[in-house]
Amino acid sequence: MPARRDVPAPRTANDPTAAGITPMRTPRPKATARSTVTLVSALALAPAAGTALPARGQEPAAAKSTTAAAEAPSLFPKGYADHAALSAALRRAAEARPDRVRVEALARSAQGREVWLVTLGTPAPAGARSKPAVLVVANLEADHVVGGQAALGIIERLADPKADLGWLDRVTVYVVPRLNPDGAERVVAQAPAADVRTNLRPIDRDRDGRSGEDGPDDLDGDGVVTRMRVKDPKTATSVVDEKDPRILRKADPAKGERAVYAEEAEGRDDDGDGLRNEDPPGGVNLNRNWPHRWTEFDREAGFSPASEPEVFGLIRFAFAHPEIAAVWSFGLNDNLREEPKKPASTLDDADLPLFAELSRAYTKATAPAEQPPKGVSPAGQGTPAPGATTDGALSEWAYHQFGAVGLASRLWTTPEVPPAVAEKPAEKEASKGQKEPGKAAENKTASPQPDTPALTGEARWLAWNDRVMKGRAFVPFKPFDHPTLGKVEIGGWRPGVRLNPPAEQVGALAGAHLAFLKDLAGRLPKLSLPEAKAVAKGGGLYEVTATVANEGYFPTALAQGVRTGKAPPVLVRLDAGKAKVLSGRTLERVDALAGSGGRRSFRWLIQAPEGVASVRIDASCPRAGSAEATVPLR
Ligand SMILES: [Ca+2]
Ligand SMILES: [Ca+2]
Ligand SMILES: [Ca+2]
Repeated sequence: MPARRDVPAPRTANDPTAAGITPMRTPRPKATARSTVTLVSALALAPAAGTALPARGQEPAAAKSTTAAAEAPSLFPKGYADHAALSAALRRAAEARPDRVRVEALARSAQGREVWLVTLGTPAPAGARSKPAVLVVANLEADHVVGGQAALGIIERLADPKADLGWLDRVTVYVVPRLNPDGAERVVAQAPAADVRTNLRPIDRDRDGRSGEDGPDDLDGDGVVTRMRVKDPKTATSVVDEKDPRILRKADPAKGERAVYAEEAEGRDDDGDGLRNEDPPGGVNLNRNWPHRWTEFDREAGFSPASEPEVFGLIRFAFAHPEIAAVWSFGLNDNLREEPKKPASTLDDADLPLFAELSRAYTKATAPAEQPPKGVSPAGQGTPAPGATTDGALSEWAYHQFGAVGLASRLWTTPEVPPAVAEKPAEKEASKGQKEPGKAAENKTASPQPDTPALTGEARWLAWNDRVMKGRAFVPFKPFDHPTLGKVEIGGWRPGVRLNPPAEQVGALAGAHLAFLKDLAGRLPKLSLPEAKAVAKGGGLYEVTATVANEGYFPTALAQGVRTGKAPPVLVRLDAGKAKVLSGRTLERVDALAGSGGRRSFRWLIQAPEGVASVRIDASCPRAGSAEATVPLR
């Protein structure tokens, strides 16, 4: 079947995209603009501190150094690192602190990019047991680039020679800053700008023998794949909102409203099969490919659980590292902002209170330092991202299957929106000769007006676009002559701008999330031996007793960890040397020691020959560290 991009296909009522079914938001990869890659990486690699990449700077203050930056925030993806810039930044971090930062490739993507794994912390001395660890995984969804950028910010802060890293003596932090390098590269560095969530591994969605032959297009050539409004009474479902014509809302026939518009991704029938955008560049959403509640019959979830090399590589790594006690994903899901509660929560009853407390700690650690000024709508809380699901998500797998503390953070939701400034009457403006908006704001007639009622949803985002981003985040709808549909309108949100904040805000997000990471690390289970002694009973007989305790906040194994059999137990060993153990087992196993001082005592009776001066007791658990004691016999 020949592809007929230039020949209009017959209009058909069977067109699934016209019916409002937009199968994917991914674009065709026709213009993988390598030149853009070079440009962005050149920007990102610019040596001047904090100029080109303020988000990667060590101090959030770098972004405030110019008033221009404060007045006009960067528009995503400006300032975000592409693969080359990310790789270079990780190399620099490893060179700055070779004693604390190690970088290696965890897996290789379908397009051949490395999935980097960064190990933070002092390497365990040879022969020593491992320390408990936290695994942070970011940028699973291609378009959640803020996750990768914030993870990089955390790594850079920990690689700072001035950073206080005492807390890293007791824990290891593993960070995968960008699990999805192929998808993220498409979003950050390639043209035209388009919404992509997957890893772009080819899939033939319409089963015509070719993959990715008809995705959305940049029809009007403005460099952005946006949305199309089509006036078609056969397929229309929406009307223009009376308050703001940029918003489409569902027509309400009960109120006598007649639908006017259908909306779909900007595009045409590239292969002449009569359907528009029916086979976009494929790929799998790497936050839906994990083997827990994996979605069947959904190509975006992959052909099987862990089918993707990035996901499989990380699962293999996790099972090779039983010391990983907590897994924290930066992605579209969030289980920290909202305190988990039954019946919605799927956490075990015994584990739930721990996660609830963690949620409160997260809120505290990430709360803005200053309350927003009067009239400013504070940043949104816990609004789920469109299309986000916990089915097959990493954080769910980490808890339910891997048996670890599984956490998820979205980092940035809806931003703060300052109040509208009332327009001044034109004649007053002229008579006083005040032209600068800054002075106008001081005028009584131009005082900030809080929004009543408070802005929500699309209206709030549009207010942010108008008042903060100076209209740069939203492309106004403009008429366009479509090859097969006739007159349409093209416009809408620029890809990624509602998931990723201006780059200069990422530094503050990284700082706040590093604060919580430290808090979380301090809560990991921690074994101790508060008591270990031997009492002589005469004739070379000794009663040896020991108490093993968990000084950490979390139990050595969650209830779910015990259920799955994946959380390693605490092993308590008595090394009696040449002494004979008369009662008690030399290896004891404890499935779980409760947190906050949970303890278990052990007793042995031994017969020690002349000259044996001591025995050794040792407690260890990969997720809780180890403790040992030499007990003198006297
Ligand atoms: Ca196809
Ligand atoms: Ca366009
Ligand atoms: Ca087609």
